[in-house]
Amino acid sequence: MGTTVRIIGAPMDYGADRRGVDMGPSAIRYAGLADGLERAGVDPVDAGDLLMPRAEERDPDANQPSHGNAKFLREVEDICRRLSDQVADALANGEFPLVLGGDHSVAIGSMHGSARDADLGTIWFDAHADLNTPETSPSGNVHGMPLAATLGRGMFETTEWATAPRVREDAIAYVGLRSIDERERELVRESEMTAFTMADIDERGMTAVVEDALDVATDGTDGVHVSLDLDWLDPKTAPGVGTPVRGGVTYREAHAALETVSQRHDADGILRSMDVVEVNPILDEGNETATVAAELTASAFGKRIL
Ligand code: HAR
Ligand code: MN
Ligand code: MN
Ligand code: MN
Repeated sequence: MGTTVRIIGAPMDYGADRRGVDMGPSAIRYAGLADGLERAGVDPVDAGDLLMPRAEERDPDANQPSHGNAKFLREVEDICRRLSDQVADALANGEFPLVLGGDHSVAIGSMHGSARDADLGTIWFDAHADLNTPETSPSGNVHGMPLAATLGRGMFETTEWATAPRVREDAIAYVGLRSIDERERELVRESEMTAFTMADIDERGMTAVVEDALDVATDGTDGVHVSLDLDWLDPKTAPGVGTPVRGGVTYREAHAALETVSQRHDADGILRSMDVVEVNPILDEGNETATVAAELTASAFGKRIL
């Protein structure tokens, strides 16, 4: 019997400006996620979607003053608390938690759940650094802040997420960065994280970069969380995202990356949890982005060409 993968839908759209990412979980399922996972040799079980209130019924600015401009932070916290429980529960059952977003703020919950009983390394496949705090964010959108929330930076110091010390900052590796805000740049530079940008991929090739990222994420940790933001890919390949940035990774590079992760997992059993986020079906062309998301997830779990 292969690994059981628990699919947890988190149709969160509180963290982003563009509505539509709440349809991500259903679009990724429709694109054949479960079939792909079966072909990869794992057993998917679908836990359905977390329930969330409609954004229209909420006040984006109803935050504690201590949380600055972070929009819908209360809602994000409530959802991430429940998501963290689901992820921890899956792990306690010996299952692999696979979280479908939703915008990238869901990673706050999945990492919190995954790091309850383990020192966690992280690979962040993204065009963006997602390290803004409420003080530095130009938009107030929490999907640009999940790593800062998880690490308890700035105003996030007083939130419960700051008490997730087993997310190891020095074991976080970015892969594919190409859009960083001015004040965020300092935060990345001053952090203990390792950042591989698109320029590193151009220079050294995807496989070599991901091998290095895996070395960072596995050094002294108990397991690795993979966070896959679909805007990591070039918008020509993945047009259905809220914040596209040109010059992203190609379809083949993306597969090479996830296959490299999967090969290391086959050898050393490193993978612990994963999220697949930012698919926006309203902005997509023929569910292409969700299809790429499903295919890449199958690659991460071991699906091969031959
Ligand atoms: N850095 C910008 C901000 O904070 C945009 C980042 C959000 N986009 C994402 N995250 N999809 O990866 O608003
Ligand atoms: Mn992101
Ligand atoms: Mn992004
Ligand atoms: Mn906690």
